[in-house]
Amino acid sequence: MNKYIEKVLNDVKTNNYGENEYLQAVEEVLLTIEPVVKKHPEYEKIALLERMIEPERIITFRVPYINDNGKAIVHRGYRVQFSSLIGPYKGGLRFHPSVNQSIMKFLGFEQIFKNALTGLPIGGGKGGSDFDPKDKSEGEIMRFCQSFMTELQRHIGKDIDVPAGDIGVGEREIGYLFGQYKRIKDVYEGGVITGKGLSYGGSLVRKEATGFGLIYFMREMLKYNGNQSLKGKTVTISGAGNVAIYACQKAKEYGANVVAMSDSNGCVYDPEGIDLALIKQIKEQKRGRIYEYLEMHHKAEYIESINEDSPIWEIKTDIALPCATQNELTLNSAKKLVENGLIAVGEGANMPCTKEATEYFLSNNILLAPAKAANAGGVATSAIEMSQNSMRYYMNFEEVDNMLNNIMVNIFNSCKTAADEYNLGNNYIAGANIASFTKLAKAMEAQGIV
Ligand code: NDP
Ligand code: 2IT
Repeated sequence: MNKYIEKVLNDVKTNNYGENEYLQAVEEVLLTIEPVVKKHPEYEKIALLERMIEPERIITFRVPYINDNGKAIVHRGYRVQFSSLIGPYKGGLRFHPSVNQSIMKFLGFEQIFKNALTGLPIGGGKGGSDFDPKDKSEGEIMRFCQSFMTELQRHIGKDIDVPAGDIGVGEREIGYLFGQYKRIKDVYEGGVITGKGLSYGGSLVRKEATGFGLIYFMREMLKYNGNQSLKGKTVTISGAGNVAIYACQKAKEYGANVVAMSDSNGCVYDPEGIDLALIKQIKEQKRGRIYEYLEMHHKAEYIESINEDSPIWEIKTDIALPCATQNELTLNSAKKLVENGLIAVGEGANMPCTKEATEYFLSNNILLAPAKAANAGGVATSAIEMSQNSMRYYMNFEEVDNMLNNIMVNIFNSCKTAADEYNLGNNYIAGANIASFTKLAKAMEAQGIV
């Protein structure tokens, strides 16, 4: 291994002890960019890698609110402002009980590279809280969001840091957050947050963008590898949230047969094809559980999750789209998928495959669309939302969708070109990391030691 990379890897492990998700994300990037670092011995003197993996700033704060029983509850809020190298910090907010500093840092780190791949001027950041929105009343959600923004507003702005949604933060939460920002700052600053409702400055296609973008990337990857397409392919999609739902919609539009979706309790398997209208009703309207699907489709099967190997990956499929959360697809699951004839994996979630699962897929010649590239459509459309807020002019659905499609085609081409340049075959993980790292390294060299 390159000595400089080896030293940085050792130091990052010592300095971030126990932050396993963060270390996993950093290690993947550092190991795949080795051929570029070898070509640039000057990086060591300017501590380029050390600066790239150290967040510019981490803000943690207290988020108190009163629940419906009149009891005060305290949560911890985070905003990791990782890199402003090529634009204002940009990235989502996650509300989930598992949120901790390691998860925030891994997501912020990934976001820098993802955002660079979009070709748009956005830096990288991430935030959130260990608050669990499940089973909370409307009032509790609103009070929590207002309390969260009461602190966060000091640190954000349309040219400073622009949050958006992620797990547990959708249009409803973004509305409450934006309302509180506006109230405290006494200004309509549309571009301070993205994923807004259409009635007050949101962009068409933002809701659909991550899922649609994932399928646009998959379409390109299949086309360039044996001229394949989604038509007639069997697809399984983990999760039943924002990313999963719109990936399902576009995959169906392209003629794929989506046979399974899931939530954290289990998965539904419907060999006749998932009834997406029903999934939307259960998840978007009722905020219910996926097993409710069986009330309308008696022939479908529900399989409960009992351990870390999600049952959805036991189902035979051509294409697997993990769209729920990090490390949700294990080595055991990868082996099962490959045994069942898998062709491709598209990472809708951030870092959904464990390190071992990823290695297994690559060594078995499975096409893998890496998260940083394949799910970049969401943040790219957020940047398009920011542009529209600045222009005070809104584009129609088709215009934004065309822009998203072009961006995803360009991202695939960047991954492919970088992989070709370094003789890495169809290893698009390395391609994505090299393409974005090269751009970021140039920007870093140009801006001096900061
Ligand atoms: P949502 O909150 O809309 O949906 C999340 C889905 O994943 C739910 O079905 C949820 O099930 C499931 N899930 C969450 N955590 C776990 C867990 N620990 N184990 C099993 N299942 C889980 O989130 P999104 O769809 O927005 O996000 C999904 C993934 O996509 C995340 O990794 C996110 O970072 C990534 N992403 C999102 C983007 C966006 O624009 N929203 C953009 C790019 C990436 P349950 O309801 O049971 O918790
Ligand atoms: O992981 C992600 O890219 C997101 N959650 C979307 C971020 C954004 O700013 O739209």
